[in-house]
Amino acid sequence: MSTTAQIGVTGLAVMGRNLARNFARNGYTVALHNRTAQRTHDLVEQFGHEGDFVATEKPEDFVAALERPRRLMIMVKAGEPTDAVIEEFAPLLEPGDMIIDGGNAHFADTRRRERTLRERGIHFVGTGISGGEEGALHGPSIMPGGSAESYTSLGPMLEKISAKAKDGSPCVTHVGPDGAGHFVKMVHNGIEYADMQLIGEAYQLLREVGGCSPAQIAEIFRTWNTGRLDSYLIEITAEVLSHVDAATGRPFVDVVADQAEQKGTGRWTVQIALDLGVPVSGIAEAVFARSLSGHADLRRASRGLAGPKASALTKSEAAAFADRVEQALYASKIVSYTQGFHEIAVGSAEYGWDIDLGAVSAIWRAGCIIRAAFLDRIRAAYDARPDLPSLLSDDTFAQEIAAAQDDWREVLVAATRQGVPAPGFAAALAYYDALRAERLPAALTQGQRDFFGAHTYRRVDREGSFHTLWGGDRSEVTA
Ligand code: NBP
Repeated sequence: MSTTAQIGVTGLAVMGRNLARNFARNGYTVALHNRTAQRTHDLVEQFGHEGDFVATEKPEDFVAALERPRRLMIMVKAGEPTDAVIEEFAPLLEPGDMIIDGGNAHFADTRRRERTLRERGIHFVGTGISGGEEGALHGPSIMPGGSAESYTSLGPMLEKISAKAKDGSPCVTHVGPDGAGHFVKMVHNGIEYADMQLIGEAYQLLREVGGCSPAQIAEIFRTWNTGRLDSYLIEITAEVLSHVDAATGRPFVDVVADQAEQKGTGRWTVQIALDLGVPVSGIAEAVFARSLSGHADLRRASRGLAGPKASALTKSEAAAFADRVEQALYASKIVSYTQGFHEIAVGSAEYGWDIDLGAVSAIWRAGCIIRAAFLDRIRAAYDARPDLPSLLSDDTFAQEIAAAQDDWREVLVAATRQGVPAPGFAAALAYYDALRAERLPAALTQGQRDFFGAHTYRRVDREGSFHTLWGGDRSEVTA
């Protein structure tokens, strides 16, 4: 076996196969391995002409085919399979070699694996990859963690196979040490959930309040896609809404069961945000909305509950309503990205990753599911002020929200009046209003906590912690 391959990919289901082809199409020799050898042979048979592949069956042969330091990429199902594959290959590697996990691993698992392998001198590069199977083949957005040393060796290859932004820059950056890449990929997916939920709410409002058909809404989305909402998700929404079911002749969206599924990264984003104390209410509403949709029995049992008396909009009101929904969608989108970037900033501080938020927004501009013109603007905001406390502190975004807010509020009034749920829009607006509030009812919460549990409180006019003797003469004591 000649040691000629610059990279090896084990796990050749849809993602691994396409990434292997992407490396080969970019001129790299790629060693191939899969638990079930048939997948390896199928790849070579179907796509062998695309580049140089070294097909292997035994782990020893796979490792022997790799040039040193070895770059071994794992593309298997996240969780136990990843640990099983690491255990299989790590004993065959040498100090300085790299294991790259491109699966959707939980960042805490990545931290654990990185620590264990570091002790054996092996670089473990937990790498978030977004873009689905098309992205894997034609250029994904890539979020590698791991050591800076491993990026020196691996980075140029990832840059070559990654998506390129409009200005030509590759959509990959060394996000930070150990689990930073998978953490950022997790938040990317959380933001993706929020984006999809907000788009879903816009669709539902246009349909039920605006009285538009799916085909008309598809046209509205197409128009929006030429403006500031220009993004992959808006683009595919128009495609899905204009699609007609061949079997029934009905709009496709009307024949699909309305129960959204999830694989877990959105839920992780919220779970970790709870642990870190970061309010990602928009992302949480998106995860909950998917859960609610799946409770078919509960929904059936609740269908008879009373709703408001709805009155339809006139034609001219409906046209104006579409413009308002665009404002609400855009403003809510700014809020979900604000929340997502806040989670990354807090995670980065907690784990000592020193993540460059501007660089993260730059690598999401192409290749990934949330790619959007909008991300250029986020990058510009962080470039102008790397210590920006929040995207809402950026003058441009603040001005845009200020201009959108009346319509945003009107849309929520209409939604509430007509009984159409819009939890993403509402959560985003509540977050915005809470942040700008002079006083929050948290003061009352602190009073209650002190009353029933002597939890103490701080005062606005003096330093220190205090307790009121609620059961006594209600005098205040220093805690
Ligand atoms: P799957 O997640 O469906 O995993 C299938 C692969 O895992 C096959 O190669 C299978 O081998 C292998 N595998 C399993 Br399952 N258990 C194994 C074990 N114990 N030992 C060795 N190999 C094992 O593949 P995928 O959809 O291509 O995704 C790969 C990774 O990329 C996942 O972590 C996924 O979350 C992530 N990802 C997916 C997407 C996407 O759009 N699909 C996007 C971004 C990231 P076999 O052939 O022998 O059964």
